[in-house]
Amino acid sequence: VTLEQGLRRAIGRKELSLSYQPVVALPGGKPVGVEALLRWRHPELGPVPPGEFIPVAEEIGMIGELGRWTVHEACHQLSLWLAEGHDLWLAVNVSVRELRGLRYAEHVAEVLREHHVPPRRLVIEVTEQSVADDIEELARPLAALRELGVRVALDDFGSGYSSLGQLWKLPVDVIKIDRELVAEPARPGGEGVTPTTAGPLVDIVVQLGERLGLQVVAEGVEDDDQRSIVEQAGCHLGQGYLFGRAMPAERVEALLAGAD
Ligand code: G
Ligand code: G
Ligand code: MN
Ligand code: NA
Repeated sequence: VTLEQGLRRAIGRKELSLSYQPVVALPGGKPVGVEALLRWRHPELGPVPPGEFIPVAEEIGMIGELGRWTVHEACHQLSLWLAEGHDLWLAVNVSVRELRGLRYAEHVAEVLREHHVPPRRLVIEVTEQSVADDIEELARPLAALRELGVRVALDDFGSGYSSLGQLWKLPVDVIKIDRELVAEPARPGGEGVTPTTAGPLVDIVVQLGERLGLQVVAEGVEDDDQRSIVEQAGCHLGQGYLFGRAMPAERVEALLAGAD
């Protein structure tokens, strides 16, 4: 069977699920949010990573359906956590194909109402690269989400080729520093080259965020050295294996209960 055939049946057969990766406040490490990450367990192939099936869903025109399932499931889960009294927000990744679809924001508004989720609790993530290709067209659907009170995050920031001059016009609330910048080692010295300590790019993005009044999340924080680079840069939010991998909803529940 092809991925395409399998994908068409995946929702009906309940093969999709969401995993949630914590986002923590820094310093301190208290979980304050989660990013929902889509998982597909194929009956024969086992787990298929989103990097493989999302492009297929886009090609076969299924990304809208997949995205609607994801927002619905994520907001349902969020409403349960909020009802338990946990104070957290939730981020969902969207493909720009979904944003281009008519009335994306209207659909999100409906789902929020249905689950009684305050719009500020939801973050919609778009990658820097995908938006950069089409800033003129995407500014409007992104603005429509923000008018609802939903926050918009620019994912993988610093990994694309977009110009800062273009990007800063985008209506976003949050920037997520790409993990390549967070993992950036010290730059060695050489002939005519001054060595640096680690972290100058993280510093710069955090300062940019402050100047623009945006929240900044450092992604891919894997060890204590990276954590201290991020904290010394003044970044107040972190995500990465050091704080927790993507996990099923029940494990998030335990994490939140332990943090209160
Ligand atoms: O979780 P993982 O590292 O496998 O995710 C790989 C990529 O798939 C990430 O870039 C992530 O943003 C993307 N992704 C995960 N879940 C979703 C989703 O629900 N929708 C979309 N469009 N992309 C997703
Ligand atoms: O592109 P996006 O940021 O949405 O991708 C999220 C993906 O990044 C998830 O699949 C997750 O598994 C992965 N990820 C999360 N934390 C880390 C980390 O600390 N290191 C690495 N290498 N990957 C991470
Ligand atoms: Mn993301
Ligand atoms: Na990212």
